[in-house]
Amino acid sequence: MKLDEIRVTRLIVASYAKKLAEVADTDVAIAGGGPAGITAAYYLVRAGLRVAVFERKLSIGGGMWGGGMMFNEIVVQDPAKAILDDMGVLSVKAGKGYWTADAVHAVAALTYKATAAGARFMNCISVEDVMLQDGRVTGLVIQWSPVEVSGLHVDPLTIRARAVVEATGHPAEVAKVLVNKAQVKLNTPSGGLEGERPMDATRGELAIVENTREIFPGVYAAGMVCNAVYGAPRMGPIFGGMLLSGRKVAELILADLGKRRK
Ligand code: 48F
Repeated sequence: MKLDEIRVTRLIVASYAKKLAEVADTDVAIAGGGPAGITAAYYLVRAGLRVAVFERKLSIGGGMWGGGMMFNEIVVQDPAKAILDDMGVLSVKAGKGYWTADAVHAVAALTYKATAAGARFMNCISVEDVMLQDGRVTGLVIQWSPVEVSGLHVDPLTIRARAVVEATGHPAEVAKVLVNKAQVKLNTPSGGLEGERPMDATRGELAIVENTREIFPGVYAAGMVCNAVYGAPRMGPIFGGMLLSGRKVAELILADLGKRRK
């Protein structure tokens, strides 16, 4: 078969344009494709919602690839084992209550499950702002990451979503846009970001699930962001909380969107 290079170009442009046009108006837009964002995407699409994940980097997976200090193994505790199984991540029992998994396999399995279920992953795209209307976030403002990195003066594009998931990890970028740029009050004791606290895995892992909630009308926190927003400890390379938080945010959004439809 003789291949036509121009046909290849046109196929890529046409199928990407179709994908981008579809994600421009979606049920749930997720900022950040780390373990929490991927897990949220999976449970949301599985429930029938349209989901788009915007990830700054070329690769999906956030902080999971490197395990702990680049030892590419992750640890997951018992309560999150069901999510590993649900998402096809092979794990090894490592004594009472602990499981280990190869970090590269874990990212690949999570990503496979979410994409195969129908979640749209838009990599190399950074979320730089939110769309805020009548006191509610109604979408995200997105930009090519290379434009962001190079500092080119190029206007972004906007996408609309019925719910936004803030899953940008430690830097809590969407929450910062709300506090610093929109100057609105978050659903926190001070109304601002309480800030992440030093290492305490037990408290950090419990807090992350508890702190998975709507931080501002239309914006739900998932993953490490939750502890950065509500002032709770970090927990290092134990990933159960990220998975549990991703699943919980999906359940919250499903319940809330169900209520808003009625
Ligand atoms: O950092 P990340 O993995 O967050 P997470 O899902 O999981 C945290 C753990 O990896 C680890 C931990 C476990 O103890 O603490 O850190 O909560 O994934 C966040 C993703 O968001 C992307 C970033 O590149 C990463 O892949 N990201 C951050 N800011 C933006 C963004 C942005 N403004 N736009 C798009 N993507």
